[in-house]
Amino acid sequence: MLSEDRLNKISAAYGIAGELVGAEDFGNGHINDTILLRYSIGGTEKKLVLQKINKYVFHRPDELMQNTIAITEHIRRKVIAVGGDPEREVVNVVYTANGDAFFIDEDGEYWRITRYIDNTVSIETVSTAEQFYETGRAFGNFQSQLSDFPAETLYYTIPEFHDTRARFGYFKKVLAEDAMNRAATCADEIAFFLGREDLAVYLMDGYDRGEFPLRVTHNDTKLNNLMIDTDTGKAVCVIDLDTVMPGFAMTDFGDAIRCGTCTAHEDERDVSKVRCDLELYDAFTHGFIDGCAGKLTPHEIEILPKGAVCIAYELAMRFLTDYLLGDLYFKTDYPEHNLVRARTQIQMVHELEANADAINAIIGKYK
Ligand code: GN1
Ligand code: MG
Repeated sequence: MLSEDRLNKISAAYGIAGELVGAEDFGNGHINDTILLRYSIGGTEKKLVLQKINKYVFHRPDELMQNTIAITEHIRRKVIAVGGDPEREVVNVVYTANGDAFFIDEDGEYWRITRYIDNTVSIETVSTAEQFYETGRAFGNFQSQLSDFPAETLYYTIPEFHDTRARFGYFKKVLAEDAMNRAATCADEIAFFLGREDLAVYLMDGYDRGEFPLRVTHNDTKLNNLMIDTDTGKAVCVIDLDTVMPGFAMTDFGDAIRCGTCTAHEDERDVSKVRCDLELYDAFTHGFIDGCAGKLTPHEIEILPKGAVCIAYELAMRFLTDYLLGDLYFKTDYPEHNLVRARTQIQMVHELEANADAINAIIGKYK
């Protein structure tokens, strides 16, 4: 937790009138540190979300925040145009007293604040099909809102983020170095990745052949990156915009599927609990295609399921790469945490492939 002195300096930089009455760790993100700040201002409580941007992961927090501002302004206009509530349906960046979108402390760390959206929660597991339909609609709508955003003006906050082909090359390099001498502890997992280069190259090769377009995508569509209304259960706002960059529709679909249809947590040790819930798959697909509002091409829709397999494979490989490197990227609670995570995602690849016929039938219903 942050020192009181640091918190006071941040509050001062943001010129927040009122007394800081609470600061607690918030959310379950694997990358940035997130703190919920509660201020008492004239007797009413105001909540803000403070985050320290992880500089190991995001090398240019200034460019990242320029992206966030441009994206949120664009979405804000879209929300207003359809009579929505721009205070709730888009991330609201709070500016410092100097008008900056972030604050740099004396250690050179970058901090940013966004408004907390009252009466919303983020969830870690899906409880009903309707809820996952809503999730799909929200992520589809997000892509639709950004379909006319000028992609070339965005910075790549993480180069080659979902370039699975490039990540495969990086994995082999890290494996050859085996800096922590951990390769011997995960021979089966390594063999799996090396044997499935077809999944590593699938999307990038298809793109190179001109089979589908580059779009502006979220790129981190896991369940807890969506705020849901506590009373109505309706999706309110897509959050965690750090990785919004040019990307593929199949990736946004796939990342949410590999996460939300999984019957176990991402770090479940018992992989026999990892199953793909097809009812949830159906609900998300329905919502996502509705939310995209006709913007996807028939070919994109057809290969949405392949995107899910590829992104489960990619994430599994990212977890294992980080395990081999000694856990530099993802936050971990114990030494094999990334290996455990890699195993659940490998199991998801198997599950998604084993259910391919049923999944293709779902796509057939909504295309
Ligand atoms: C990270 O930051 P968070 O927890 O929403 C990661 C995603 C992974 C996810 C796996 C910038 O997301 O790519 O899919 O963990 N974000 C980044 O849980 O690497
Ligand atoms: Mg997140």
